[in-house]
Amino acid sequence: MQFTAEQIHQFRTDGWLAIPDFWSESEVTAMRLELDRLKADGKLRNVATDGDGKTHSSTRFNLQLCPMWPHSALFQAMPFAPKVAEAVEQLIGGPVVLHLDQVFLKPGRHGAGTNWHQDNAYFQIEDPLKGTALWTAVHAATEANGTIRVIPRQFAELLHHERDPDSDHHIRCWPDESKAVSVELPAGGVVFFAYGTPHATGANNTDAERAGVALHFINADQHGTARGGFEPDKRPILTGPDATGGEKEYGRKIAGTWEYG
Ligand SMILES: O=C(O)CCC(=O)C(=O)O
Repeated sequence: MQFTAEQIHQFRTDGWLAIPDFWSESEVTAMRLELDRLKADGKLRNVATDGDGKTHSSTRFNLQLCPMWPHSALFQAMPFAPKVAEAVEQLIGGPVVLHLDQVFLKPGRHGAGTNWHQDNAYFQIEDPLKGTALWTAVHAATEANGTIRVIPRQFAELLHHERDPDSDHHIRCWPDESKAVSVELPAGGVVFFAYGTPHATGANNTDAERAGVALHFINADQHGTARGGFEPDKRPILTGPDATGGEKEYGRKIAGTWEYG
């Protein structure tokens, strides 16, 4: 996994970078099967509300599981896929630390978006380019099914955020949407976006469900001050001399398990 100088430049200048063929077909199939299992087990929770930030909607569904790793060996292993840390380290520098994992699933016709926000409004790292999301399109993500939108070149300034009335716990901001880029991706495609980059997803107006899995990473030099995410001793160090393949944080070696299914 080697980015070109132009790709790294795009991330550092625009605050985001899309890679349409990051995960293989079999990796995507495994993610979908595991999401089906988590859904059937009732692990995903509707966080969409009826405009008051409290009353859960019975018509619009933004199904979230955060964190994923305690519920799924597969999603616990996903950030340990070697290409993940290789890619992230080129964008934010190393050592790379896993900060958070989560999924948002939008059922067909009734799927609700996640309003505009900057992850750094939650995480508050000093340098908003030293943290990135890796957002995976588990199903093809299109404008019709509410794919992710980003605002380029807007990462340096933290915008004003308020409680999001359409969610039971999120906050939101109001960037200039005329500058938004809609990132359409095939299944298995990803977008990296810096912690400072405003982003949002939309309603799913198609018949088929759409899910996005978001992994969040920080450079180890932001680890001491980064808020939110996993408890500091449960944030796996993925690269560098202190990386133990998950042994230190989870009590068993996770590295190597993604490749062997
Ligand atoms: O997939 C979504 O609806 C939102 C994802 C997101 O906002 C995030 O991962 O920070």
